[in-house]
Amino acid sequence: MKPIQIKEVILHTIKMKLKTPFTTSFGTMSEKHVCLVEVIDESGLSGWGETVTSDEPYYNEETTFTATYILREFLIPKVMHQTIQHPADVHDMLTFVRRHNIAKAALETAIWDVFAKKNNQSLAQLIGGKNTAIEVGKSIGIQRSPQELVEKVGEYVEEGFKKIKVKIAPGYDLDYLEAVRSRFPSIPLMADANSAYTLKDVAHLKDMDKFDLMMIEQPLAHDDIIDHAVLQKEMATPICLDESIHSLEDARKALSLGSCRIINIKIGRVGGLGESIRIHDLCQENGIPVWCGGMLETGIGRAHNVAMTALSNFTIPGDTAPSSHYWDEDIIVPEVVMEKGLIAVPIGLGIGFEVDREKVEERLIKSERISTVENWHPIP
Ligand code: OSB
Ligand code: MG
Repeated sequence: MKPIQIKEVILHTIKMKLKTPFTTSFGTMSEKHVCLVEVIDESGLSGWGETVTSDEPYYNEETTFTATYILREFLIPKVMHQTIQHPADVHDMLTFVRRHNIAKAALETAIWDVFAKKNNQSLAQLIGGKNTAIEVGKSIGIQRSPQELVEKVGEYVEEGFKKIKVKIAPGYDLDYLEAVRSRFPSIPLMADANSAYTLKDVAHLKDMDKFDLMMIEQPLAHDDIIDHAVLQKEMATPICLDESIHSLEDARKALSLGSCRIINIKIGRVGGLGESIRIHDLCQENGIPVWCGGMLETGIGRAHNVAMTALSNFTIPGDTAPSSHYWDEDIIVPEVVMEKGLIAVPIGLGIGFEVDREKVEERLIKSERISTVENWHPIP
């Protein structure tokens, strides 16, 4: 395969307004800044990635602005003008920076995109993804009442989504799940707690076993895999980890402790597509199914998610709803669309969607062009 060399990187910071505010156990989001990373190689091809951060450090420690800073000061200077033989190598080039995984993934995914284009392949093809269409689920934020949640679920079931995920938190759980289950006795249903519980709640969480959930996602602390192993032994419902898994090593330890039976893979959270693929493979070898999590991405991050989900162990529908569920207008053409609960894996080069530069301009807050390695931080 042809290697690439990065000649220039443009950081486009944009502001995106969500169609409807999204509420989780850590708050409500109605708009977000996104830093789009455009990597330009020596032949003039562009590859795109995005920071899947929010504006506040509530899901993890990063924000859009910390990610942009780390990209500009440390990550971009490290890869600039280097010959990159394969994007799977980029993760290790970036480990000199501790954590900041979302920042790393924004750059690394842009490199995957440009590398695929350079080598005349779609991203899915480059990573060995065989699925031609992916199954899609819908993640629903916390609603004001169980009745409102039931209505939302009804709408999405009607629309064809193959899995319904409901956000829960203390006070917004048993009666909400009860209402959904009694109205829809057999839909594929799961709950995501975003770390809202502790081991003091074991009896309460065990009560949820009666709802026949596909899984409960991240019930306990964001940095825990020990208590989750204790809880999994008590609960019949499979535990799925999200926040706790940042790397292949975390996944290996969680599997060996029995902390979960399913893993949600988010490219941003684990620092890139390379690490995501390694976690996918490890889970496959161990009979652990995976699915693609969502971070309210623009079309760019969504396109990377769709390509990754073409890998064969993504056997559970992901949080990869179509563009129209998040934005009045997305920033890619065509937008990501769903038909009968499926999204077609694009066959065009790289991510397979064009970035609509006019739409990026309209939403632009700031743009920075980086082409030299003028940096006051010594890069190891
Ligand atoms: O925990 O999966 C999560 C959104 C932001 C931060 C964390 C999460 C989520 C979602 C949204 O559940 C999924 C989506 O993009 O639709
Ligand atoms: Mg989650």
